[in-house]
Amino acid sequence: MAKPKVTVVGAGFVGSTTAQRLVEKEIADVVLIDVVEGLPQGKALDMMESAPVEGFSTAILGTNRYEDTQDSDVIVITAGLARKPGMTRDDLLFKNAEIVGGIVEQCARYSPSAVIITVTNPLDVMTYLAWKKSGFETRRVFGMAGELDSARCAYFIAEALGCKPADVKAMVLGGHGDEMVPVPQHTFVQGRPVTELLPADKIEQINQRTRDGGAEIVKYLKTGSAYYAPSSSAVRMVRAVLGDTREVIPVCAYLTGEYGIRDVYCGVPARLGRSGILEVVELPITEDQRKALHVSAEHVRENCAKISTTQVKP
Ligand code: TXD
Repeated sequence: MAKPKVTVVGAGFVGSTTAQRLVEKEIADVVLIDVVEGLPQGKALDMMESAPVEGFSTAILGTNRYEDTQDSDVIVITAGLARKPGMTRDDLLFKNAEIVGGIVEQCARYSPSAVIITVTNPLDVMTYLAWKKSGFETRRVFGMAGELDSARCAYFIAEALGCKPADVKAMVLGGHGDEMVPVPQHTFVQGRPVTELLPADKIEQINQRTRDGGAEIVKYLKTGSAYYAPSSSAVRMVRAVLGDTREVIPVCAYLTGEYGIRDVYCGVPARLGRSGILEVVELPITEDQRKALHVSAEHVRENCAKISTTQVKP
């Protein structure tokens, strides 16, 4: 039986580790594509040469041609720039909108039935742009951020409790930025809410560290940003789609009234399956959390409006 096909756009840190996890776990055959000649080819060949040792039978192709991405089941978009000294967030927004917009047009042309998972920052706006440019239904276009933020939060909780990280299931909502909204009452350690296991001030400290989680890594690395945990999270989402697992995973999804928010992309728990988002799950949240979620969503809406006049075709 033919293996599923996943295209990973961008052979940088996040893209190549995503590709590596996908083939090593034998989740899919992978096409790794980048604008830089030789980069995806070299990385793909290097990964294939690990196959005899790692024992995987999936294949990876490195390319600069979109023809090779034809009939992909899932497309993960990691291509783009990171902020450089002197660049504003808006500069990054416009630059990456140009890059992601062009990529989505090509990908959608060659794989009209694919599910698109965006990773490039600013995440929520790039997901909106990918939806607009692809012309796909909203359920087939969503972004990776909440799963990463939740994984970071879970790790910090495991560290505080001295338990296994995999025993913690955390939930973080909202946009991927300073306004993310951790929800401790839906964060569980082997089934028990974390609110029963840690004092409120410790939980708040962990929440703040989660909000600053990306910056903490950037500060250590000095150039570039996190990629091990981001690629794990992206791969979990790909696996949920290809395996039709129907798991509930926090993703950046298009909202049509859920949580009182309409017509904007925002981080919420969603059930994922073969056709993409099967449903957005509405968890009971406090009034303060609801307000914070609305603030986050409005911020995303403002940023989407900045690009919509210039870069999004009606
Ligand atoms: O939670 C999240 N969503 C994130 C997002 C977590 C981590 C990283 N996040 C963002 O992902 C980050 O802010 C960036 O916007 C992307 C990719 O991060 P990465 O660390 O992988 O960046 P790199 O190593 O610079 O790789 C980017 C690659 C690089 O190889 C470029 O040549 C390529 O993107 N690139 C392109 N590929 C194809 N087509 C075009 N047009 C193109 N332009 C650049």
